[in-house]
Amino acid sequence: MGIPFGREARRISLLVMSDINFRVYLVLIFHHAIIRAPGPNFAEGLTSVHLGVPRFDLVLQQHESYCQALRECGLTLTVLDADLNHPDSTFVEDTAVLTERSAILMRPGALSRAGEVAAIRGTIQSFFPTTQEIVAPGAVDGGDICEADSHFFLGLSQRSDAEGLKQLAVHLANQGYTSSVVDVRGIAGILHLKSGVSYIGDHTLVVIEDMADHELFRNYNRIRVPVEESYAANCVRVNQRILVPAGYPYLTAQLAARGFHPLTLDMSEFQKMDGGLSCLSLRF
Ligand code: CIR
Repeated sequence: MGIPFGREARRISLLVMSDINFRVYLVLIFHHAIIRAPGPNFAEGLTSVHLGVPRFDLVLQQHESYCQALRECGLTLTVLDADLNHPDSTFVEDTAVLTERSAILMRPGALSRAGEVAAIRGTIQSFFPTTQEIVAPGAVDGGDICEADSHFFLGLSQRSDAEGLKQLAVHLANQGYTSSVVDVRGIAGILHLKSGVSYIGDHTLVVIEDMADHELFRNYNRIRVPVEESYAANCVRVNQRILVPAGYPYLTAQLAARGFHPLTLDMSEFQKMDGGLSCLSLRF
């Protein structure tokens, strides 16, 4: 089992883990998450899928279960009020990239989401005295950024452009991180990089078939997600658990078989608005 250790100056600490083969690895330990309540105009947000209109009572119910799951994983939540000016603002992950060393504020690629960063800036700065930010003309959504220990995969997508990713790479390099760009623009059904790939610790990626053989992923253990379970590729490691959307038995079984501890959550109403599990929180 793990031995937690931390440094007061850091917001994120590490857990030393070993598996049944006694391989030792480090896992980021989160203590907090920032969440934003969905507003009654949630269904007016952007979507590219045709899964119907979200039912607001279910949206609230699923959001509450998500919050509860994070608490069960040991996190303290800062829950922000709904922001009626920005129907997509419950997808807080797109507004920032939080590292062990600082917070980098994003500049979302969709015009309707531009004001979301200003609305969350004060909250992030209350936890992270040092912040950097992506500036015009660059654009980056946090959903395109996949952290894998000290390396970051940066998704070039419909929302995140080359200029924004270049700025982000510099900020990350200044903090001692490496990064590489993954172009997801040609991959069908992918809004963001993390719609198709998640890093779950232990040098393991959960990745859709269409991206599983990407050369940048070759040196990782890969859990390949079949096409019919693609939505579940967006899953999140939170301390000892892996949060996974409910209704994807193959991936859930694969995770369990490899010694991970899945915790399933109903995400149907967020999926209708192109939202994955990771985008509902900023974890640190
Ligand atoms: C959007 O299109 O921006 C929102 N409706 C969904 C954003 C989901 N964000 C994410 O997966 N990181």
